[in-house]
Amino acid sequence: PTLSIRGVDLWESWLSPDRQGAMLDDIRAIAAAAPLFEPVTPSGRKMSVRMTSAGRYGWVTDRSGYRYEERHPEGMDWPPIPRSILDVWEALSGTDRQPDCCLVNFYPPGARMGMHQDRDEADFDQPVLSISLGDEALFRIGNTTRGGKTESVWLRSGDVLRMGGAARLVYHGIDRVKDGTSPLLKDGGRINLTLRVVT
Ligand code: MD3
Ligand code: FE
Repeated sequence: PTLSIRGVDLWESWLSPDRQGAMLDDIRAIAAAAPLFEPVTPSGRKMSVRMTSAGRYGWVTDRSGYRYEERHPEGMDWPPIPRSILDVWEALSGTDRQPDCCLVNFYPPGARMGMHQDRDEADFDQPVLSISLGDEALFRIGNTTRGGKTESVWLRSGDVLRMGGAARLVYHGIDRVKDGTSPLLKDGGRINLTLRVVT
């Protein structure tokens, strides 16, 4: 990694612009097969990100709660995880297991994600890998319990993060996305891909 903070490893500019463009084409194909939807939290608040998934499982949230599902809310199967994305997992995850969920988060300009833990998976010994595309985002990392001191780092298009070991259960979020900081998405915004072993 080019940077490690609180056990989270960051590889800056790991994906070349060509590979980012190829991955973007693959993400558009995912969204064509399994449309982005507007997630609602269990408390009934609309999230500002739009989501879909690839892989055996997709992560969904609605009034019934947060969970993994084998189908999109509209009923279709999730498309397979593209090779361009699996290549990143195989290079950087450090595990023999394959990911069974690739969550696609689209941040329109102005979207954010509040501090939370990722704890809907069965095995916290398996790492989580996150790929950033598009506009720069201010990522905040805290502790394994809510509150306390936090640290922030800007994530840029082509960066890859790995959360393993003790870092797997830290609170984290996206405070803001900075408009016009990447040429990758014509209409601006940011895409984050999060790869996980669910079962
Ligand atoms: C630290 N996504 O989808 S990526 C999420 O940019 C999520 O869309 C944010 O948090 C995003 O759950 C942050 C960085 C990230 C992803 C997963 C983590 C950091 C993490 C899991 C454990 C610890
Ligand atoms: Fe998360």
